[in-house]
Amino acid sequence: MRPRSGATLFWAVLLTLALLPFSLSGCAPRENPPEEEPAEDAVLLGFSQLGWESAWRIGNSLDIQAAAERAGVQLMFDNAQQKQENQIKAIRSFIAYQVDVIAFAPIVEQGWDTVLQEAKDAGIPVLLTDRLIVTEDPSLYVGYVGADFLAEGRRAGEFLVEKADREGLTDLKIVELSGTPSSSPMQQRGEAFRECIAGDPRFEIVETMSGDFLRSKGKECMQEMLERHERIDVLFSHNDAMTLGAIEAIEEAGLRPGEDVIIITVDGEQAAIDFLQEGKINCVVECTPMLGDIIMDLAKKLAAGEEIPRVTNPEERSFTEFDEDLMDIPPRGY
Ligand code: GZL
Ligand code: ZN
Repeated sequence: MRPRSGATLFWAVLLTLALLPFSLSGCAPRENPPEEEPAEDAVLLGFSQLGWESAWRIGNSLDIQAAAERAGVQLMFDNAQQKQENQIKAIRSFIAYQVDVIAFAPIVEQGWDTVLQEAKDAGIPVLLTDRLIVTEDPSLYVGYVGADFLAEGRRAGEFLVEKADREGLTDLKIVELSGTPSSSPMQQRGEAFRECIAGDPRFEIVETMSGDFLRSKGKECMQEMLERHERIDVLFSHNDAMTLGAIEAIEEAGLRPGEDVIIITVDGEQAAIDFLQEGKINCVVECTPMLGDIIMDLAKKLAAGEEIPRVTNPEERSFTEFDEDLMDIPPRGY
């Protein structure tokens, strides 16, 4: 725990009032106190979540909040509603409040050096979760916990190659719905998918549009691409939310998702798994949002001054139409 001086306590109280809109667990008095009050020396973690653009993101937020309760970590949780400047404001508040650890899911890769330098000057360790940043100074964060997005892109590409091999498919016109521009999942899923099919004459990416990980934009972009292209054989979508929108557009165009248009998607939301089992999606690459327990474990280690790994990737897999146990997939929880 960090000793806080009188002046700091004054600011802390002031900030507590200012931060009340944040959901504080176990910090500010609430009408229904949580089951167990974290101990006085509980770790105080400031977490900046990037938004609520998909069921994946909501599942990620709920898991982090539940994990903090389980771990007895005092959580200051802020939702930036898809705006980087709100994440920067939240991080500054956490610094002023002198939290023990800061963790955040950076909405885009660039633009963090200034605020992370302020955290470093304040002696507060920073943990990246879910997404990565690009920085001149790697010492600005101590570690990353989240997916290997290159592996996710590879799994998507490998499924398409396997499908073409098994069914003797050629001349496949591919469209891509990409995620939030300049975000690490968007950059790396796209890059690794392209590497898988590079140089193979059976595949051609005829268009890429950004649906910003949103269902509504996924539908709009798919409608446009269906109008623009004579034939679309494959959709590679960077997340399930955009895929659900795209499937609406495909069906409204009188085409059969999973049949006329091969669909490969990333996240593993329940809705996507349901469509996989119905044959409307051909491959779901898992991207687990359940990072909460790992985050709390690493935060406690950082607060205790212990070393943590530079990168912690959760186990992830893909689910495809070729799986024997396709109907036995356990509930996804998001
Ligand atoms: C990936 C995560 C992405 C999800 C999307 O780890 O950052 O953001 O794939 C979410 O659903 O919007
Ligand atoms: Zn992921």
